[in-house]
Amino acid sequence: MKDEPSETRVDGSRLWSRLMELAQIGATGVPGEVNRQALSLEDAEACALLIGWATEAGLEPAFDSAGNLFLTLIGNEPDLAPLLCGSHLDSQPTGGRFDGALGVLAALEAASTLAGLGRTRRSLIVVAWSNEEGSRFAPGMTGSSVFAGTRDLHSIREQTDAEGTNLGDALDSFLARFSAIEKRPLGFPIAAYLELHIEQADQLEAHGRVIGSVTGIQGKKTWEIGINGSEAHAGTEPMARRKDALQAFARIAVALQEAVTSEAPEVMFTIGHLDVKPNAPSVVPAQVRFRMDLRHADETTLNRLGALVEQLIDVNAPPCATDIKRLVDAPPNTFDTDLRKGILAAAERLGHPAMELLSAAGHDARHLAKVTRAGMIFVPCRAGLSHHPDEWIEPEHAAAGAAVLLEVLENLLDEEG
Ligand code: HGY
Ligand code: MN
Ligand code: MN
Repeated sequence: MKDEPSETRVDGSRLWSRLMELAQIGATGVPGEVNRQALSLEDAEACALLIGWATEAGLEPAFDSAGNLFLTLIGNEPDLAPLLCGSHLDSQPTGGRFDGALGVLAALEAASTLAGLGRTRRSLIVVAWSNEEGSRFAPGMTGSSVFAGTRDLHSIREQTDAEGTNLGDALDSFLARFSAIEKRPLGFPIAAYLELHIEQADQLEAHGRVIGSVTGIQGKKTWEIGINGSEAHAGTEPMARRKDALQAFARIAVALQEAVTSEAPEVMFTIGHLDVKPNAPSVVPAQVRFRMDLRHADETTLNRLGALVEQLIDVNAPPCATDIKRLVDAPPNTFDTDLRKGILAAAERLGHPAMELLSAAGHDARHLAKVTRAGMIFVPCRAGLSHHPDEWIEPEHAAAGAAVLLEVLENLLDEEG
């Protein structure tokens, strides 16, 4: 199976045309922009498209009760723990064509190539994780975290979207569309997990490299916070008597930004979601709800900053009250050293300049790394732009990433044990 390099065996043009076809599902009309929310009709259409391609290649589809889609290339020794390889199909509301999609379609490309070369020893399972992005149902990574046992299905089913739909109901209607597809139990032993992803930053581009062997993912904390004041007439309520939730939010937002960036300049701090009630121009705002995203590569610094932001919220909120809900508390992780070396060796064998780097963005692999050997491969992303319609990768880099993925998978598929 290994006589010719993986490069010549993956079908780069098939991969690219499938990326472009998938990008039509959820296309908003803004050039390059995709809005494919978790468990939406678009998400279901994307899964259906993937199932069609996979069954053509002889892979067997199945869903689990968290909405994860598995496409299995059955090996000669199906009792051996399988390899798992994939990413996610959901996108941010103004997302691009490659975030998540590349990892799923490259995994399908590798499996389809292997299917055409004869049976593998272990089974290879392509996976599309449910709700990685968390833009509709926060926090994200519900599919991979439930698979890995780091969250339970019951609690994620209670998450609600902006319209008040809970994830459980959306999941039931989503899965009902695939009633003919096999259902498999939640979680199963795997021999290793691999994920190809666009870098979503500009290190590879800046260093002229094509392949990134990811050392780990920086730590991340997210919160949902409510600031609770009281509405009043904008023309009559004396300023000194107001409990203006939006003014309190403004004080908090400025104080936190200044504090975290002066404490740790390489911190990533974002307030990306904001709701104001009643959001009427002549009413003093009664409530603000917002979500906060804090990231850092060093665990001690991240914990220190996390405590600082909660303290500053308490200091700046009065005379309003607050409610603080911690959503994600994920320390930095490191990926399997042998897989990292295997990715670099495969890149070298295939003649692609490579480097090791940390992932600033979060990925499902964070959860898989808690239950198995996990590794990630990056390809360059133009100007580091992602979660944006102008997200772009070169077709030859997509093919190179898929070829390296195939090479690493083949080594794992044949390994003993
Ligand atoms: O938030 C993240 O880092 C991921 O792209 N969802
Ligand atoms: Mn992603
Ligand atoms: Mn993303």
